[in-house]
Amino acid sequence: MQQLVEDLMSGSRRAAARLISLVENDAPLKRELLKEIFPHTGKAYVIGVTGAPGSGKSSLVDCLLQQMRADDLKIGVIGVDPTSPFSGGAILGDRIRMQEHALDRDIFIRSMGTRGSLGGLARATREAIQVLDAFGKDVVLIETVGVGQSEVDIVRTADSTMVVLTPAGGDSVQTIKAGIMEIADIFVINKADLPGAERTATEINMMLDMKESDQWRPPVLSAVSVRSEGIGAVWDCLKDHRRFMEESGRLMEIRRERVRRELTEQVEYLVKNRIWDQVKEQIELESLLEKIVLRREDPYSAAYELLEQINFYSEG
Ligand SMILES: Nc1nc2c(ncn2[C@@H]2O[C@H](COP(=O)(O)OP(=O)(O)OP(=O)(O)O)[C@@H](O)[C@H]2O)c(=O)[nH]1
Ligand SMILES: [Mg+2]
Repeated sequence: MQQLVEDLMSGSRRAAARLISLVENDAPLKRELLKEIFPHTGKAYVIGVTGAPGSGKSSLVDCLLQQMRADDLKIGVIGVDPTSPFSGGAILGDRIRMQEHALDRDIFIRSMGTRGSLGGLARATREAIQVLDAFGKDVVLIETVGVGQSEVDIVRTADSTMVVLTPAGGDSVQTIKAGIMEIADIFVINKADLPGAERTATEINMMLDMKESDQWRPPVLSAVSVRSEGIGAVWDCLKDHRRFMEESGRLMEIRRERVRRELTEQVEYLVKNRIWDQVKEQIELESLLEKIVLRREDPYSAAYELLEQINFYSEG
């Protein structure tokens, strides 16, 4: 493992791929490994890209990669599909130009699907970002399909979040979930070659106007990814947002918040496992459950008693 980490630092793509698989599969080595790479992280800027299925996220990411390479940045791309249990499927493999990028040594592309829980996916995504950060990527792009809470959890890992919309006929804006309004730093109306793009932009701007003003008002841009139109402006906007995050102190703030969340999560995880190990060792859980099912005991008191019995909790 030491060797793997060393290989990662010296730029081995194979090592990066292996390490991401290890974290994705929750390998026993994982904790040691993350500890090992941690001192080498904290440099990558993380950009989240989310939006409805088929809105053109991959096409847009593809275009952005060209812009970023022109700025001589090293980039990692992680495609996360919370709807798919498979990794490697949904996202980028099908995009031919993306495959061209895959030959570029300074671009590393990887897909991930749900293995186990969605919470697990958010965690695995975070850990994969750490690997790519240590690998020396300047920017890590996360593409995730917008399907509810899962993508909100995933983009919480991003320093800047871009929401991709399409001009829809009818009640387009009603379909934008409240959560999405909250997480967007930049809106991109992709497929602006289709009718209704302008109206969609107006509607979003109106929604933004109703929100109380923040230091950063999310800009609403239009793009046609299939023709590489409007991409320069999107990239400029992302750079503006990054500058804002850095100069206003917001970046430090959200990164601190993230560390707090991760630490809390980790402690809860360890405590929970520890307690359940002891409970399983010391307590006949099945008969207790049976009692509750038969209404001879209530679950509220049972929980207290259980913790008292393993000497975790001592109060009446
Ligand atoms: N007309 C038009 N079609 C576009 C545009 N951008 C992407 N598309 C098409 O929309 C379809 C979906 O594009 P993707 O980039 O795969 O969309 P996605 O959001 O990554 O899709 P998922 O990852 O499956 O959610 C493809 O057929 C694209 O060719 C655009 O600007 N205009
Ligand atoms: Mg995609």
